[in-house]
Amino acid sequence: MDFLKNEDFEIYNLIKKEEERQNENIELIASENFVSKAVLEAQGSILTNKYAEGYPNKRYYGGCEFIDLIEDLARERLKKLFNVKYVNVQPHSGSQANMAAIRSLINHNDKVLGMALDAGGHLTHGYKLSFSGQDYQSFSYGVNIETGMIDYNDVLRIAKEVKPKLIICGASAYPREIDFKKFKEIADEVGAFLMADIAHIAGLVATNYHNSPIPYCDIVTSTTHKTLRGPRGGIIMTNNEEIAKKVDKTLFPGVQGGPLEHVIAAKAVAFKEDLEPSYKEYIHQVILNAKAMSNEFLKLGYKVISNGTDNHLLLLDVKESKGITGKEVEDLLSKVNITVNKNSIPGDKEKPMLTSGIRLGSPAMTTKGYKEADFVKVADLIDQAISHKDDLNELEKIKKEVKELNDSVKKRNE
Ligand code: DSN
Repeated sequence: MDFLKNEDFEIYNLIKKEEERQNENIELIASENFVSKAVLEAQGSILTNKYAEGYPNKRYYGGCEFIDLIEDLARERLKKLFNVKYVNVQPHSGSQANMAAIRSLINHNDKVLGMALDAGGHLTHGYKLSFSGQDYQSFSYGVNIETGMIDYNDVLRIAKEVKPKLIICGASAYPREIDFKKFKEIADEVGAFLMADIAHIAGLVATNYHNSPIPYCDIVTSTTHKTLRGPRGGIIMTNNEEIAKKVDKTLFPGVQGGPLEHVIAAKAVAFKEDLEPSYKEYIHQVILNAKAMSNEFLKLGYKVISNGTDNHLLLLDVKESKGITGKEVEDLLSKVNITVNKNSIPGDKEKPMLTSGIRLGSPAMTTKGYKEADFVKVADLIDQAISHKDDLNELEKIKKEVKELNDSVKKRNE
């Protein structure tokens, strides 16, 4: 980064500091990951200079001959990854992918039924402060408070009452496998379109560790930077040609302007990586690691929502387990260089800025080479920090142990 260093030392310096933070911390945010150097190079490339409104071979600008080939490669690789017929790789983010997907299926003011935010859903699945809760009449289903799991009979009951035009499944904080076939049966029973947002579990779906929504849904959306380990961005997929045409028009010019072709190139690089056998091994390890961490917390006496996990994340009820809020735990752990996020849990009585829970994910540290025993150690360190939350000396010792663990994994992988 010599050019940046000379030209803008302030930004250079802050990037270096963030790099250091990412290297030193144990990153457990379930929606984050570390991309490869190849993905970074593609995203940081001269492709950012090019305007390419439109789609390959149908652009509003000249000079798109190489851009077209790049976007086509991204599309073909994505189709192969999810075994799907039509894709759009241009969404700048998951939220914009969802906006275009919903707009392609239903009209303003139609009824949408999505998973409630406090049950693990996403803002764009109908939350009142999002376009999805403002442009549409939005309704929600939750999870069974006792089991922490989706109760499909209850979803059906609500769907029959609401009669939505669209049902959205998929979540941001749900630790169990989602039964997309059951959602399709519910959607069919009430005559609704079905959309799945697999932003969190996309990597598990692509590698067949989780059932795929593609055969059951009218549209499937995802981000590319979570378990897929690509650049920040979104994608839209469908097997229906008519819907695919609508999606393309709705995204551009309906929602977005010029696509970020440097990001699309980086998406293509990530999809190539995701098609490699080593990626399947990585996702397997992600699942084993989340299970190991979850089992350790259960052993330590914590309330783990749904009593475990099938995927890459788990939710801890720290309020019931230890009498402190998710925000307090998030702040406390940042003092020992462990990064987590506070998270509402099903039936949470705390405000969203405080919460009763924290969400922990394994994708990022699995990329760094962490195995099951390392994640057991991480759970122990989190428990020790919570148990000694007011003891600065102990917290200092725990911070040192975090560094030792990180250094030992780095050494092992050299
Ligand atoms: N904010 C993302 C997450 O952390 O799950 C979802 O958009």
